[in-house]
Amino acid sequence: MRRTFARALALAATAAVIPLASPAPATAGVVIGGYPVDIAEAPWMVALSSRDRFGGTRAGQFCGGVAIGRETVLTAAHCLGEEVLGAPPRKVRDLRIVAGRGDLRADGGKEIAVRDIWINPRHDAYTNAGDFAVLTLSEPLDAGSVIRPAGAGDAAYKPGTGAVVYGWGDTTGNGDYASSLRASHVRVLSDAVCEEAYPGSADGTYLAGSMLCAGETGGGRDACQGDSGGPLVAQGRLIGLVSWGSGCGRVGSPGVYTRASGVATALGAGR
Ligand code: 4AZ
Repeated sequence: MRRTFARALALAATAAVIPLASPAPATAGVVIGGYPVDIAEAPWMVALSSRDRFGGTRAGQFCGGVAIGRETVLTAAHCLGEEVLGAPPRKVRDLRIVAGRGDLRADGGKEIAVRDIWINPRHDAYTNAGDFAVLTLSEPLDAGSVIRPAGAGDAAYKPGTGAVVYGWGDTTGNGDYASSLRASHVRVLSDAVCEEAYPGSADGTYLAGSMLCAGETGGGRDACQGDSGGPLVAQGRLIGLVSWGSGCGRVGSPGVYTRASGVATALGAGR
């Protein structure tokens, strides 16, 4: 978690003071190795926003989120930590989600206030286990703007499955945040790959069962800082939330995601 924590802090500081000036090179992507996507193709993708904390240039975006119900958005627990927000989340008066807007400099879609915040009390900032939170919206999204989490045992979790990660995060690993939504193609990797990459260090510990390993064996395509909390989608279903990793797009350091089936189970059990 130490690295994620530091990166989140860096994001907060950068976004608050420095306009995100340098545009991403055309070859980079969100997400590293990605490409631009139309929000209409990812209507469940939302941005978490606080202009007070992160400035207005990119609508205050600081993390991703995904709608699994008309009033229910999932994100990463670490996105709502005091280290990221600079205050307990309930004190962030202008915490909103931005839906239906791909270009954060434009004003399409909707900004919706967050009515309730539930952060997984079992989130472990050291291993990064249980990295999810639920935001309840003050008004409902359109019925078509939700995606279903893949249940445990769904074929979409099988290693080798093609998946897509979405976000407005760093496109280069150097703090070049995207203004328009991007996506990157990755593959579900076996638990063994991440167990080997992350046996336990300051970055985190890979825990099969509640985490999901994804990336490309050769590196290159990955989520990065600012993408956290956003969706990893395979076969039309949500399989993960961007959580952590060592750097972005590095060979031998895949992306680690919160496994969506575990989230659904935890919520189904009354949280
Ligand atoms: C972060 O700092 C972060 N490459 C998110 C995702 C990844 C690494 C770091 C995965 O929020």
